[in-house]
Amino acid sequence: MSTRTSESFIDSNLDYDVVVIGAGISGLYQLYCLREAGFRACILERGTGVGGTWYWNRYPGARFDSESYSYAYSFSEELLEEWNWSEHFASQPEILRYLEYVADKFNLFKDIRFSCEVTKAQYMEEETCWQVILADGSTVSTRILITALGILSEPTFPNIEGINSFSGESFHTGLWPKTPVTFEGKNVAVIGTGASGVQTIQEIAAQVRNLTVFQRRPNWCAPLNNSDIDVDEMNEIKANYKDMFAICSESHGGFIWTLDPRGTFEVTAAERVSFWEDLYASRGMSIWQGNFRDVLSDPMANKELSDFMANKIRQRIHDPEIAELLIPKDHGFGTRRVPLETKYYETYNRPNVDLIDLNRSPIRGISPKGVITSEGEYNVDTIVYATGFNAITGSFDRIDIRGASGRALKEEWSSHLETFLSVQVPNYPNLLMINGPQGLGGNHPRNIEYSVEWVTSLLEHMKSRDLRRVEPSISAVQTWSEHVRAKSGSALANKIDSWMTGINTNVPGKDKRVVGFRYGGSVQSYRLLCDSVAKGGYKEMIFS
Ligand code: N01
Repeated sequence: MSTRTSESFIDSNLDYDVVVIGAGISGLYQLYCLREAGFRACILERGTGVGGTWYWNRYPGARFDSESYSYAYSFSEELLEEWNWSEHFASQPEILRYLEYVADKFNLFKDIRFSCEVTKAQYMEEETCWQVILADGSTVSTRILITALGILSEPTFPNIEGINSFSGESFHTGLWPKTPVTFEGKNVAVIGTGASGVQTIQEIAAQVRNLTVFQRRPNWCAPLNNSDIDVDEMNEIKANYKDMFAICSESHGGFIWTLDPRGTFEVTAAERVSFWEDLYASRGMSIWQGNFRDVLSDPMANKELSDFMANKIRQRIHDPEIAELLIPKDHGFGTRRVPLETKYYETYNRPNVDLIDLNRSPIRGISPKGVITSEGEYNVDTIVYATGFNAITGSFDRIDIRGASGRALKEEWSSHLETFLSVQVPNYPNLLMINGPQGLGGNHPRNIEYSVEWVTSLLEHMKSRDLRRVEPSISAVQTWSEHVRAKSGSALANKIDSWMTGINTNVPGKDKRVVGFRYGGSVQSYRLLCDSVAKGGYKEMIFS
């Protein structure tokens, strides 16, 4: 790499204008936009194919739990017209086929370097560029580095003694192999009952000889109510795409479900129950995202809804003791991520399925034969770890990212997690993040498309003015971070331990809730702020 200081944004001495890390939903669209805007760009991807989350999470039963058509790309009318979804909630193989189709249709493969794991990224002040170091020792230089790492892409195994001593097969849901895994006739243990565990358990229960589920904290699950989409229905969906995406951009979380403007106690008890019965029978996240406006913020309203959901669990499970074990007692409905299920509760009525309450009999270790709890040893052929992810910051921690001061980002964030709009970090010039910390939750593809377009506009602004360096001002970072923290106040979810509040008991240093780990405001308030920064000529950012 040349050591001269270049005068313009575009510098042929650098390998690229922009390097994107990750070929998931964010990275693919980012590459598309960069190319449309005339940048020399590439994606570095550690996997051997595109898809990100949908490339790695091939576990049995993995599928969308937002409606397929609302959780895919919206940027291309041609793509919307061409692609037909087969189910309201598509399964992982179909989603992966879709993302491969997108990459092929827009000729993205030629600029994606697969099996390229980025181990280090160093900002070079003199050259105003990033030097990206790959696992094979080679380097790539780029003016701008964009992370499209995904928020749940660093799987974590439990800290259990003897975990490497197991002599059977073991898998993490987020690192599922491409080669088929057989469960027929096997004794299988699943550890973890979050969204991945629930999808796996309900899928494999009928295949295995015996399934033992090791549960620490139960989650409130809601019916997915999935069904096939036939040709007529798909045509109807296509005809309504415009209206549907308009609803997404107007709803709090970007979903097709909007909160009911009524308060829980503004209607009679009978009306309340009838409304909840309807939601329980409707698709997907309706009961979570389309409920009364106060159920996720008012403890009394939340308690009323939680009681309704607890009774549903009791009605569906034959053994009352098992039912009680599956009813969360430490958090209300919707305050952690709600796994969506298909006959999940009925799974525990099967004679070949056992539920172990880890609060009563904690895991003591893994032996060559299986799982040891305080009450005994469970001999199994296969262990499935559905134990989650080092969320949001974990995928950054994996890479040694060093900014202008030479300080590692991991170190920076261990004491002080602040960004500007979840897109930039002070002292890390020319590093832009899609879905960084302090970002929106909710409907990710909708958020991703917006953020990718915002970042692309910022880069066009820089290129057209020959600006080579960008970082946020300290005051802008402080104002944004204070706003994020203020928005963390009302939602009950922020008072509960989960990956959404930055907790992962298997990762050292992740045992305390982070106020403002994610942005708790609405999609609209986030976009309003980002739009005003762009319209105002990016005054909150320092360029040179
Ligand atoms: O992970 P999780 P996940 N000993 O962190 C348990 C998205 N997603 O992969 O709750 C024993 O939710 C842990 O117990 P506890 C979605 O956003 C989307 O399931 O900490 N148990 C918990 O039960 C979701 O929220 C889809 O007490 C241990 C489980 O493991 C996110 O991914 C599908 C343990 C981890 O649950 C993460 O979901 C799937 C230990 N040492 C996932 N350590 C879609 O459909 C952890 N656990 C789009």
